[in-house]
Amino acid sequence: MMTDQFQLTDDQLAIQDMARKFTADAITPFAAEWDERGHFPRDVIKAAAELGFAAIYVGEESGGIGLGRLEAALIMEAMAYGCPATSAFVSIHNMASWMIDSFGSAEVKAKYLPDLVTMDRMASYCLTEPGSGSDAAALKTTARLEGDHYVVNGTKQFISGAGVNDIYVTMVRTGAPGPKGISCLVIEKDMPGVSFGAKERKLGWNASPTAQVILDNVKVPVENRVGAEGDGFRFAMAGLDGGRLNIGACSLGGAQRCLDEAIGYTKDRQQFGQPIADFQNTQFTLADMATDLEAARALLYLAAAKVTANAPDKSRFSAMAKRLATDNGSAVVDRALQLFGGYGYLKDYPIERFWRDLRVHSILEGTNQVMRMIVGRDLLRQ
Ligand code: FAD
Ligand code: 2MC
Repeated sequence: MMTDQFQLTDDQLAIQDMARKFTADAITPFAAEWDERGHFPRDVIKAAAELGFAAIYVGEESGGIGLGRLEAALIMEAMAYGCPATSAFVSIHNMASWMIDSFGSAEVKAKYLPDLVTMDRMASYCLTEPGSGSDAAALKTTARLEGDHYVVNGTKQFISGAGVNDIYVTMVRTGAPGPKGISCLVIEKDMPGVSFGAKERKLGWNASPTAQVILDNVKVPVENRVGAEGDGFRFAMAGLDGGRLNIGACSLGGAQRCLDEAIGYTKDRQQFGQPIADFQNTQFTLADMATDLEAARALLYLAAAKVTANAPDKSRFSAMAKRLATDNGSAVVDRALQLFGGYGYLKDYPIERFWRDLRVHSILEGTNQVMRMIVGRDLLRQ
């Protein structure tokens, strides 16, 4: 059949179903409270690891479940239906673990992956610094080789999981300025000289703690380097090819939730003697929301398939999909809020939380301006 190639397989539907059930039981009923209290749901995240969600695309030989990026997107989308911030937290752990699995030596893999796949230890990804966000290759944190260890000095900014996580996959400068002087080190929370800034106070993502990671003469064994010196920036970017898909998927899941909520609400809410769903404006708004969401979803699933297949245009597609899914996702949630009227603005309903949580997806894992830069450069290179 013509549509066959656009259907999810039975295995993909099964994993999606498992993630949806987990979300309905363990995430959705509690997410508003996590947001309100700024609570980090460690136990729930750990429970996700029992389903394999801590190591979705870590190889089976390393203890992961060895799936592709489309499966990961389906899981992230499903969990974001309950809480985008929690889903994204799991994504970042997956990204960091995948970098160790894909590029690390047998030694570094054996040292860290067994605990990461079970989430007995959780991982952060540390690229951004106070002076280098979009221009990530300008990072200044230094790692000076001294015998069998590096001495690391610098500050990482906006790190998700800082202070609560155990492992920090950190991009540092071991060589010349620019991307070629960057290496990747695994740094542990308990290494002397590691400390954390105050927990940032944020518009959204309140279930996901964000803070600085401060590195003051931290001695990191050479064996904790992932791959060769100078390869760290490439690894960081390869990690983000998948991370960006997942962030896009988190926007899709959050926006789908708000669309579903808006359909239910507009059928119930009466004004001018009829359900507001009867107004053509409401129907056209819902129609546009559904269309924009499906278009973004189709591009994101295609991009995910390309990253799994290691297609030559995978980074461009990942950037296009992240840009579209996060922009469309936020626009869908904004329209849902409008359909709820004043009630959409209240914390009694979930829409405003998704509005706040999705807003940051256009900024982190590369701003949507950086996504356009990646796409534009690639188009002009051809
Ligand atoms: P800047 O780079 O200063 O950008 C400011 C503005 O200028 C943006 O609009 C940007 O698009 C625009 N701009 C910059 N350069 C250009 C250009 N060449 N052309 C056009 N426009 C441009 N980082 C991590 O490493 N790990 C994490 O776990 C992590 N978690 C985060 C969690 C949260 C809640 C937040 C808010 C951020 C997180 N980040 C993390 C950092 C995030 O990736 C950066 O904030 C992001 O990459 C943007 O960097 P910046 O904030 O320094 O903005
Ligand atoms: N995969 C593999 N290698 C890649 C790559 C990718 N996707 N993208 C770039 N590279 C390589 C590239 O090939 C080049 O190597 P070589 O010279 O050997 O060919 C090298 O990396 C440098 O690339 P560029 O020349 O493109 O580097 P430049 O400095 O011009 O710009 C840019 C790169 C702007 C795309 C990058 O700095 C970027 O993505 N900035 C945004 C930062 C970001 O996304 N931060 C997110 C932090 S994590 C987060 O927010 C979380 C919530 C976890």
